[in-house]
Amino acid sequence: MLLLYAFMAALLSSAATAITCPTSFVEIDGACYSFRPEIQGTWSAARDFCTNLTTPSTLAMPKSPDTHRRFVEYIATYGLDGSFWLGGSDLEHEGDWHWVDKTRIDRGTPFWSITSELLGWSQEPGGGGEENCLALDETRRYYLNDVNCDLALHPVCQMK
Ligand SMILES: [Ca+2]
Repeated sequence: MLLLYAFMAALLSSAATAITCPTSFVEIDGACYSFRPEIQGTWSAARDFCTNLTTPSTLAMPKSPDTHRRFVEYIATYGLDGSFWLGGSDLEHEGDWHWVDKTRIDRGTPFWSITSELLGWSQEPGGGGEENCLALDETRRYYLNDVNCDLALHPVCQMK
């Protein structure tokens, strides 16, 4: 049984690393992502930027803690500056956070930033109707934060 498990694990990991991503994309956890620090715009402009790439893409959806951590490692490794837009929002229903593929965004730790306020610690998302778009926030050490959709941040695209 243990051998079978090891075999399956090897098979899965080799399948995950077999992906070849197109130019300007990088493979992280079996998917292809493109970090674009040279592009800056609103959340909807960033979403359109990804949609209009020659490689069909959406804004990135790093759904697992491992993928989130590898995003942060990538940003640190390449010394990228600034905050990045991710493919998530609560634009359709206030407080109801979804990825752009309509799946629900996990709340709480280890994804969302905590912040120290007058009455103690609180956790994002905390912007209510003013902050409806999902950012990988540089000022929060690249934890998730809900921010104003009109901020000028950089897109991270994910190949479809
Ligand atoms: Ca916020």
